[in-house]
Amino acid sequence: MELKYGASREKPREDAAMQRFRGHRVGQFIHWGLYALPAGRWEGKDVEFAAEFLPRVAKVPQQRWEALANDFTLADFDAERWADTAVALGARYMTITTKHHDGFCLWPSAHTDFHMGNTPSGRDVLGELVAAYEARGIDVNFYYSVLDWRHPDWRFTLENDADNLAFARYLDFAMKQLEELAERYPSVKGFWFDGTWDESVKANGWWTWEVERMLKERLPGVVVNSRLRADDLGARHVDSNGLLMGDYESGYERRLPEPWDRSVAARDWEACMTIPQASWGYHQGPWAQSTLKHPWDVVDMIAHCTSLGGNFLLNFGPRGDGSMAPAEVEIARTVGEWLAVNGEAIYGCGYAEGWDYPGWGYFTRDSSTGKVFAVVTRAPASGRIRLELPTGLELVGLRLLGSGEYPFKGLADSVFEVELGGASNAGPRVFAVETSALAH
Ligand code: JFZ
Repeated sequence: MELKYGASREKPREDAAMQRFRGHRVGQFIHWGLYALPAGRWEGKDVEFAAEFLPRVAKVPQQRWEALANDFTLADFDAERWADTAVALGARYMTITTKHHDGFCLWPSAHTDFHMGNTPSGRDVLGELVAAYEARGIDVNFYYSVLDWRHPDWRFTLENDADNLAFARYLDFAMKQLEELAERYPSVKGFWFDGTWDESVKANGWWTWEVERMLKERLPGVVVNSRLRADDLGARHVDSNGLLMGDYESGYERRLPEPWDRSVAARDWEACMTIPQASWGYHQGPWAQSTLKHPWDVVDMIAHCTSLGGNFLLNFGPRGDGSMAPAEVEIARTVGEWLAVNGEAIYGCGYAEGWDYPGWGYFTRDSSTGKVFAVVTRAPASGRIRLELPTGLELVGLRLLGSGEYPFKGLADSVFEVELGGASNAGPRVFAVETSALAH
């Protein structure tokens, strides 16, 4: 069917900027805004819901929410320290909430008064973050919520002419903010759109198409997620002809594809994940703090995504004073130490075509060298794994990353057994798998 505002291509992008993004595999997501101050607690009560939804869930009067800006003093904010946590994690890119659903902006926007420039410090924290991360070679991407609970012209649905007029003004405002971000921070590498699920946005697919076009014209190479997009008929992410809109699929939120579902490997995609069960902004209560993921669970997810050609974006919720939560910094450090030894199997790697899902973890393949890795994140109780190679290959060497050559035993043509021994303190083991054609 003929679409005016559908996908702009049939196949994944292959330009240098896209290949760079694809090779990153590990990113740091950051949700930071006024919601970091109450951190999930309102009037002495823990609100057991994502901290960034507090104003809605606790029905906080708008004036009181806006008054939080006076307390956003950045007493302990240092962009350099945040960037150091990304380095510790081994992140190759970072995505930060420039504006979340409450409408508060981390940069001094000319199009609203509700921004960081009007807090006591008056600092442009977004500019400071871009500089600190880029100085460490980490690409910066901007999250932008199209949904805006505060703007008077925002509409969830369009019921009449007045709504249409108001919402047209809103879309114009959001476009201006996006132009402003592109102009003020031209080194930004990508945009991650959110809050695009309402009827009002779906009825204006043309605008999402226009945003993608505008950003790509102003920022050559910029990478845009699928969540921005709706087509002429209101289809989201994937257009009415089944083609992906934007540059990569961004529908995996706090969940991953099934590890054997190789169909997802045909597209570029990214999954985003929280450290606690369900909050993106910092939530101080036990409801969130008792659910922090173990670093090896995070490692499992990173390998899981890599094995299917996806990136993994791990979220951090810095606190109201601007400091990172120590428990999150600790997780970043442990994951990063694992990546420092085993990153060979992650960065620049993707789906290993021809290698069946092994159950005990994942196979990944370096996209440039073709080297295959076995990442053992789900070791069986027996302590041994069955290594089944694609038919016609035999195992000629196994190297345990961070160690050296490792023994194995042949069971049949292309089938081998590896004895792991007990669990390792260094986390999931990774083997570089050296093969050659089976001689017959
Ligand atoms: C959205 C936001 O509402 C949330 O606060 C956070 O910013 C997150 C990254 O994005 O939440 C979502 C987005 C997408 C889905 C579910 C929740 N989804 O695709 O199912």
